[in-house]
Amino acid sequence: MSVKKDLFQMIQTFNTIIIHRHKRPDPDAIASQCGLKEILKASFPQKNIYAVGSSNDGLKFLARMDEVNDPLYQEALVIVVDTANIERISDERFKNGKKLIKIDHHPNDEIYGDLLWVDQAVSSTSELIVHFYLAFKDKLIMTTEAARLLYAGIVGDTGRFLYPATTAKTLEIAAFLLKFAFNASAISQELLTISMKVAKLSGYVYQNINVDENGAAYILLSSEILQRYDVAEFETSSIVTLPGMINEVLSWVIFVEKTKGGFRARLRSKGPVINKIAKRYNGGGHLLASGANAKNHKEIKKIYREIQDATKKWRNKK
Ligand SMILES: [Mn+2]
Repeated sequence: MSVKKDLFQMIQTFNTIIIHRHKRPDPDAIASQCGLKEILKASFPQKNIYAVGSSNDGLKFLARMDEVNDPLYQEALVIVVDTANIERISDERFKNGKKLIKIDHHPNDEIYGDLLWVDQAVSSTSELIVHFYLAFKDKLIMTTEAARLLYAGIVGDTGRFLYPATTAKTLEIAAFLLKFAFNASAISQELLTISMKVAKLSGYVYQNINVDENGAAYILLSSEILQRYDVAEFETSSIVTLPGMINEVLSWVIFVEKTKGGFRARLRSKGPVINKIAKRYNGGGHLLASGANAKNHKEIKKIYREIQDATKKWRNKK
């Protein structure tokens, strides 16, 4: 309770609050950021509350970012949500505020800020924001728009309540949010929908994925393949979960060639822990869902080899 209390007190003290989150935002990043903004705007109408950062065209149905002039930071409280590392924070001006708060559910890899509230056991940062609201529900106001956003964030980060981080509490909170008058089914539909070209790329992934005898899988999406399907690197996020649908696949990594050179690696698992591997290759994340980087084909082989080893060990223990 005391961290939440400190957080509430700090919010009360400031008239300008600017909320940041990570680069290449996913639904939980935007939803926790803008959900918090909506709650604070409704609860403290006299305060100036902003949400900033690079946008993601595919998530415009959730929220749009605010333009904030540099001088506003001088007297501002900056809150960063859903971002484990400083390097991943979108909009460098987060440093220019008077005080800095970190709210997150990733492993606490990098300790930053004057106040940290990190809970790895929680499904999403959006869920954390609702925990915060519930702790001060006499003083805070939940709006329909905030509920819509936070619900979307939870749906996004839990894969529609599929992943193990989904707890009874997560469902209680989802049920609480559903009492507000927004179209929940439209949100799930929107988050699920893909374009025709991504659908065709999905076909390529299923046709060409490599799976070893223990269920460790990988696929490489080179610039050539991305060009063939007319898909930009950032549009590949919706294919990350596809290999998990295959019964024989226990863990997988998707390598996507970056326009600036090198490869983004997206690691996922149904059991074997993969975030330690991600950390060794300039990345990190959750136990079963991480991101990393490979400099060249040699590192691609090394990362896949490590995933194969972890998967084999995990299977032998069972
Ligand atoms: Mn998240």
